[in-house]
Amino acid sequence: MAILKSLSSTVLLGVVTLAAFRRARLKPSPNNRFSWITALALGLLVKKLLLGGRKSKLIRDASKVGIDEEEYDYVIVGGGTAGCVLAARLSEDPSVKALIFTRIPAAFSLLFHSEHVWQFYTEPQAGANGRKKFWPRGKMLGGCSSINAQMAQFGAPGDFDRWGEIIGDNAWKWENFQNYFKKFERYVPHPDYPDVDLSLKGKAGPMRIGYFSDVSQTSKDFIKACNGVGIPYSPDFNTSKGPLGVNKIMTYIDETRTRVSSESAYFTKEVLSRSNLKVVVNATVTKILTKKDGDEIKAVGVEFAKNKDGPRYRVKSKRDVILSAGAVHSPQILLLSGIGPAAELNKHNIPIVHDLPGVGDNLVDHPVVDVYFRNKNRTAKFVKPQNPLDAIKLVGSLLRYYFAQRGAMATNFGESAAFLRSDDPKLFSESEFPSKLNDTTSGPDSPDLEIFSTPFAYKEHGDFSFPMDTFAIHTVLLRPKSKGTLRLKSTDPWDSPSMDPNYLSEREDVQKLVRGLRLIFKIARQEPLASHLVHTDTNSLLDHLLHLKSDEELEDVVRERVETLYHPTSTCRMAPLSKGGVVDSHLRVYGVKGLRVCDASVYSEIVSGHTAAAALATAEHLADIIKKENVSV
Ligand SMILES: Cc1cc2nc3c(=O)[nH]c(=O)nc-3n(C[C@H](O)[C@H](O)[C@H](O)COP(=O)(O)OP(=O)(O)OC[C@H]3O[C@@H](n4cnc5c(N)ncnc54)[C@H](O)[C@@H]3O)c2cc1C
Ligand SMILES: *[C@@H]1O[C@H](CO)[C@@H](O)[C@H](O)[C@H]1NC(C)=O
Ligand SMILES: *[C@@H]1O[C@H](CO)[C@@H](O)[C@H](O)[C@H]1NC(C)=O
Ligand SMILES: *[C@@H]1O[C@H](CO)[C@@H](O)[C@H](O)[C@H]1NC(C)=O
Ligand SMILES: CC(=O)N[C@H]1CO[C@H](CO)[C@@H](O)[C@@H]1O
Repeated sequence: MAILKSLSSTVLLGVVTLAAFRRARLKPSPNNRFSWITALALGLLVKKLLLGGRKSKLIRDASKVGIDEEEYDYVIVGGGTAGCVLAARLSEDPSVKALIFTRIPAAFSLLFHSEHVWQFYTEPQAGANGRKKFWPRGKMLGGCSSINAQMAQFGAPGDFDRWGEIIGDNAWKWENFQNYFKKFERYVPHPDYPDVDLSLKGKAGPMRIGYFSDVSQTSKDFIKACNGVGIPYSPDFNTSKGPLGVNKIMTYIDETRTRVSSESAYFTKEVLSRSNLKVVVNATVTKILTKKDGDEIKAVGVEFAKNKDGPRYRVKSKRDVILSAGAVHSPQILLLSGIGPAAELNKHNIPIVHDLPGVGDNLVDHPVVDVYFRNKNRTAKFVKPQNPLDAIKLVGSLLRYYFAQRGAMATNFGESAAFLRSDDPKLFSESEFPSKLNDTTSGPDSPDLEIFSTPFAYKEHGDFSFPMDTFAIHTVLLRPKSKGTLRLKSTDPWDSPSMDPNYLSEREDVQKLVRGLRLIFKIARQEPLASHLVHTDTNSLLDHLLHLKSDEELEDVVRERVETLYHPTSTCRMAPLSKGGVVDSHLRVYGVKGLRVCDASVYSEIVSGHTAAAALATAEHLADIIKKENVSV
């Protein structure tokens, strides 16, 4: 009986997942006769991911914490990448009472187009042929670290030296700040990668990192092809030498092939059972409560609600409200609370609590351009079975993941990556690329371009429906000059804000991406990668003829295809007030006592790599800053 019940709930979960896949155009079509098996396998997988235990300590009914305007030392807004770190670290001190809010509990991350992910779109992008671009953000615990591509790369040492320079505090410079990367990291060695220098890696942190994802043969040969065109092999992108070079990318995947998010790593059973920490899910913070006392403005708590039309509740903060709602929502919440540029607040009739011009400025994101090739061999297209054989393979890989946690499901899509400079004369000879482009890197050992491979092609963030076997190579601009803004569309906290990264408004950005494309064409024709790809295929869905285009034509291709790499940052920048900063070097909001921001929105400049690690390290750093403050009072 129990078995039957479990089986039926498993199939039900599977059917629901299938329906979600279908809505997201990630078909397997439920109309085909293999779908019941697929449903069973998906059900098993979703069950494992959703019901992984540990979840009973979460407070699901927000009204349970707001009733008497309870008081906490720290109220953290957003249980995302940075927020989970802060909550876990601050509650290590039993005398500190902390509360953290997030919108929903942990959720199954393959559901990219699901209700667990905000499906935002940018404003129309003039530099990208007027298109609005899809901007997903994770709502769940772990935030974007629960839906991201798990690529564990930290940026370049020069990035953090720039942060330290901009804010005038050596604690943020690489020399010192690197300790916080070590603090969150537990590098798990892999026998195939013996040349990683273990003395440089974190060993005791909560986030397991290593070379444990599976990589397709094509991506392995991509690395050799990169070597062939002059990009050196890098045993470890994260050393003081900087990330320049090519390798398989390390991932937030542990040795049992399981995703590591900041929630899974930091919200352990032990942490969740602390009586001084409350984790509230399914609650939306609608504004920060402030009090004016003479000339002083102080944050004193937050207002929150279960849903748009429901009652509003309040809690009080004794020391700090810490915004960790991410680069999109942290500035939105500040603006909704009357903290931001006066003109913007007036436009929406929001009473001005504090005129702070920098809020929502400096929005920077990494633009990416995809290039599609046909792969000679069958590739793992597990999300779209087209025939009985594929369906069986799909089920096989799901079951394999479920029982052995390996196989095609253990790929993280972004498999191999190269970090390089658009002014490297070995890659871009002066005769072929005569124009001199401005150097926007963070130092001589820092990159401004990344080129990475995925085992198959996709369009528009989840459409895998290419009718042939594919391989894709992508170029990312890591240090764009183009900057945009985050503003309000309305005063409704449930509305998305207006997001305008202003992609490619600087022509130099386009020119650098064209260099990235030229390099991709070279890599794709270099052995041993070349013989994987069918360069004679002229199908218009593919790019085997793209290299014949002129630079001007390629600029159009860049503008037509640009998409986000999901890395918006710097909307509440750590910088001097006179330079448009929002927070100081201790992440305190200028002009408002008891209010801090800690997430990707504070990056003084975008890092020249993947953005999750710096959010984790920033939160580790702030936790230490706060602990020191508490000792000295
Ligand atoms: C699809 C995708 C793939 C990515 N791939 C990678 C990758 O491979 N490697 C990498 O390094 N980086 C990757 N990134 C980027 C990286 O994940 C983010 O830069 C990083 O996680 C941001 O962390 P954060 O703490 O700033 O915000 P988030 O992790 O987004 O956390 C914000 C949290 O705040 C909560 N929140 C927001 N508003 C409210 C409110 N009003 N009330 C209550 N809670 C609220 C949200 O629910 C969320 O939990 C990816 C991002 C995405 C979206
Ligand atoms: C969240 O709250 C809403 C409204 O109270 C409720 O309908 C919904 O089921 C809750 N969701 C979760 C995941 O608890
Ligand atoms: C591609 O398929 C052929 C024929 O099945 C096989 O011999 C070859 O090893 C495969 N190559 C790769 C890289 O998988
Ligand atoms: C380099 O930057 C300067 C100042 O922003 C600008 O005037 C110049 O046009 C840029 N050079 C190129 C090649 O775009
Ligand atoms: C997280 C991590 O591995 N950080 C290391 C990167 O490399 C530098 C020095 O090369 C180390 O000091 C960091 O700890």
